[in-house]
Amino acid sequence: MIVGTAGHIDHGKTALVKALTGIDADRLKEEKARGITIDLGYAYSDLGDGRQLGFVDVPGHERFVHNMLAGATGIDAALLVVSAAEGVKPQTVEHLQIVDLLGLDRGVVALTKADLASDDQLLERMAEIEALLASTALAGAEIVPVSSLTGQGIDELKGKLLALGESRRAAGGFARLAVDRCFVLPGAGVVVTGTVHAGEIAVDDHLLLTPSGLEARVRSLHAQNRPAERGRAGERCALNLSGPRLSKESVRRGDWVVSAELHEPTERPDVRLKLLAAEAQPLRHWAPVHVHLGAAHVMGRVALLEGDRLEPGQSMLAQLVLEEKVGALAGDRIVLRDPSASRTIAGATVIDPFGLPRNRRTPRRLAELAALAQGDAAVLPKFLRLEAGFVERKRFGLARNLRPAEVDTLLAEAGGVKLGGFALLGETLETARRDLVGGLAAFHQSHADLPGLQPERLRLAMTKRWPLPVFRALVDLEVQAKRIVVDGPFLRLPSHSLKLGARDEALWKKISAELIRERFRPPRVRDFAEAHHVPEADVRRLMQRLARLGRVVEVAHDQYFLRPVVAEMIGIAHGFGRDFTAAEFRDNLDNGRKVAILVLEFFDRHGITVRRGDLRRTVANKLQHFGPLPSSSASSSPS
Ligand SMILES: Nc1nc2c(ncn2[C@@H]2O[C@H](COP(=O)(O)OP(=O)(O)O)[C@@H](O)[C@H]2O)c(=O)[nH]1
Ligand SMILES: [Mg+2]
Repeated sequence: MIVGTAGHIDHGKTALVKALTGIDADRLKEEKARGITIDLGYAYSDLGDGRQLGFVDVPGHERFVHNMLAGATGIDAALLVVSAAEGVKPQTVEHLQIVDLLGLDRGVVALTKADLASDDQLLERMAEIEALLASTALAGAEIVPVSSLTGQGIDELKGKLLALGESRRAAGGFARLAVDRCFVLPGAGVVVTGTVHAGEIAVDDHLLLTPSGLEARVRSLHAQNRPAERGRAGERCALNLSGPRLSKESVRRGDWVVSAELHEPTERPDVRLKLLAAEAQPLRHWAPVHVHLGAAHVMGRVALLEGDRLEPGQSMLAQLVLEEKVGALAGDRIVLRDPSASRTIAGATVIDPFGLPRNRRTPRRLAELAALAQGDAAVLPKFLRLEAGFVERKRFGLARNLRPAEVDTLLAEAGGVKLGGFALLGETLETARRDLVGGLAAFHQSHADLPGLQPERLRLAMTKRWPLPVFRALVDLEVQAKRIVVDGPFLRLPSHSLKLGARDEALWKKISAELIRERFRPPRVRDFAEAHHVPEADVRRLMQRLARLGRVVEVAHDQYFLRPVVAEMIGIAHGFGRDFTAAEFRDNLDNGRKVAILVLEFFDRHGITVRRGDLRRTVANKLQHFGPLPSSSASSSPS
């Protein structure tokens, strides 16, 4: 259990920590010289029976509230310190607000300097404090009069602190430690200290720093001030880290040391934000604020999502648009201070660490946030019934620090099924599958002469517009199940085959026979029309359709070659194995002398040949453009 002090300057916080642990937490020279705490101090007390209390001592001065915040994020319980001589003062109130905003509901109040006050005064102070606590999560907390000078009440206070119980931080999940100090230890290297917010960190673990992404290996560690093999959620740890680009300068207070799975910095968390009732003014959309999350402190703006202003005491969904990336997970508490950092104005809880840059206040998005604000077990049943209809499994787990197996369990309980990297309700998937297959069937019906639909056109033709990655996963599923077929660039139903219609089929039979017979000098559209007594336009339409199907190729206007014949002619050109002239090509084209020039011009247009003066050369990567070359010519290619 880690206890953090809170309270006004000079009320005896540091002296009390010393009375409880024997340790002077003021470690800086300047702190000694000025007699005030500036930065966080740490002290541990072993109770001899294996139990231990860890203390984070914070500065009380209003100028150092940002340091207080960096320490307060890692504590499990608050030790609110109020001087019996002075009573409640401004930083007593602000620190208590912060404790409340961080969601800390366990704590004890120490009424210090009891040696300076009469019994009546003590009673008066206690009543004053009770009234102050009443509207906070610490309402009803024990108040213990103590004196660090005489030792009065110190043991009783220790007992009350121990009675608060153990740390409740999540032992499961991936590891996450909020860095509140970083220094270099001669002979050891970079050391960071902080509270393990979740999971477990062990010697030799390979971790990442968020937001920088720097790699760090744990060379050794201390947990609660003692050498250890591992540090667990709720413990303060010092990690001796090594990594290729690691230095004192590359790690800052506010960074997180995390398992690789949790490294996903964000600069726009979506939150539920509550403006303190004590604020005099409403909070306006896009107001600049100081944002404190974990041990981090960055500047940002408040994008209100449900209106343009937020009244004191009210709460609203908001997006914090940060100037720098930070590590954040759902459920993390945030404290906001005013632009001049002179007072705490609001608190927030992260709902989705990964807010949207656009469309962040649409009704659709607000409904999603409402669903995401639920506890882990309640989210998916709600979320999967929303308009989007799906969840990205990895991101969902990441945002809530859940392991894949835990996500799977929640999914199963919610009636969800996996689809690639996504998950949907079973019935949603069924509907989507029917939509997909139905869309193809409808297309085949209206375009019997086409082989199928390009995927993107099918996606847009569906009743529900799925994002591309989800659509792809859906197609993969259906292809694997053989309910649809990938046919070149098209998707089609397995049952779909092209039908030309009886008349066209009969005509094509005759035409294809002639195309085979006269393969290097095929008749033109008009020739076919005259020979078979059909309107020229009908023949042209038929040939165009066959070209779309990949059976024939229009080499020159109205002059179609069978597709394999085009490949064969490419093979002939390539077979020279050197630059060649039009005359040489014509001589090798058997009876196709008349069309040889048209064919070469067709090759030039398609980049199959490159022409320089009278000479041409084939281009290697274009040879297969019209299908595989006949084997004899392909093998005779020059080296
Ligand atoms: N008489 C008396 N003086 C105290 C007591 N606790 C602290 N002090 C004095 O109050 C001053 C401020 O104490 P300190 O612990 O630095 O306060 P902090 O700013 O809250 O950390 C110091 O001069 C202490 O000696 C106490 O219980 N009784
Ligand atoms: Mg102090």
